[in-house]
Amino acid sequence: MRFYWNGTSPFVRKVSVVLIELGLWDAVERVQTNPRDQASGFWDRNPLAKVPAFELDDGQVLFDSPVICAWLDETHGGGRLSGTGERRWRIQTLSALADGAIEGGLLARQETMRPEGEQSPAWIDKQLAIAQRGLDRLDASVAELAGEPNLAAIGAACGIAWLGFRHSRIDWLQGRPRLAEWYAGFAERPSMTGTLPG
Ligand SMILES: N[C@@H](CCC(=O)N[C@@H](CS)C(=O)NCC(=O)O)C(=O)O
Repeated sequence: MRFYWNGTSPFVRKVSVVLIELGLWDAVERVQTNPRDQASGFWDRNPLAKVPAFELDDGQVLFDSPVICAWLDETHGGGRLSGTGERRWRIQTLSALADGAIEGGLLARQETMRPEGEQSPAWIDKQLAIAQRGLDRLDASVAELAGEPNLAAIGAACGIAWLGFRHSRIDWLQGRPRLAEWYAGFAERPSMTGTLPG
């Protein structure tokens, strides 16, 4: 199995955390990838030009992160990160929520990287507000993140960490004491301390 990754993407980090939680870290070949580099051939693997992507031994390529995480958990984890019955859909919804909060932060950051005169402050505010509302909902749903790790908890933790990393002027956990307390504990897991961005 080949894992197309880089060291700063929060979506990549989700997959890395899942690999460690499932004891698969050493079973994959990691390929450092610049998703913008067409010449590397990466676009043949993922035409969307985004990491993470995951190549199976038969050559099939999986993307994007929710698909890769679900595949890893189902085929190698016995589904223990995904939940069963009704809980499965809650975990998927909260995972999507965490991904959406990250996406808001990502779009805001991309806007700030455009030439100053071309940036839209209203667009940046809108995207950051999406991320904030996402964290509000995660704060209200913290009971479903607690306990044994699940895919929503992994997404939430990677999202909180990345928002703090890329939007460090905002205190993302301020006013969210339940989420802050839960995150402080989760961030100490070896799967998190072993995958710090950089
Ligand atoms: N929905 C995708 C999002 C992946 C994504 O946005 N990856 C970013 C890095 S965080 C990327 O590769 N962007 C392409 C670029 O930087 O040009 C997933 O969950 O895997």
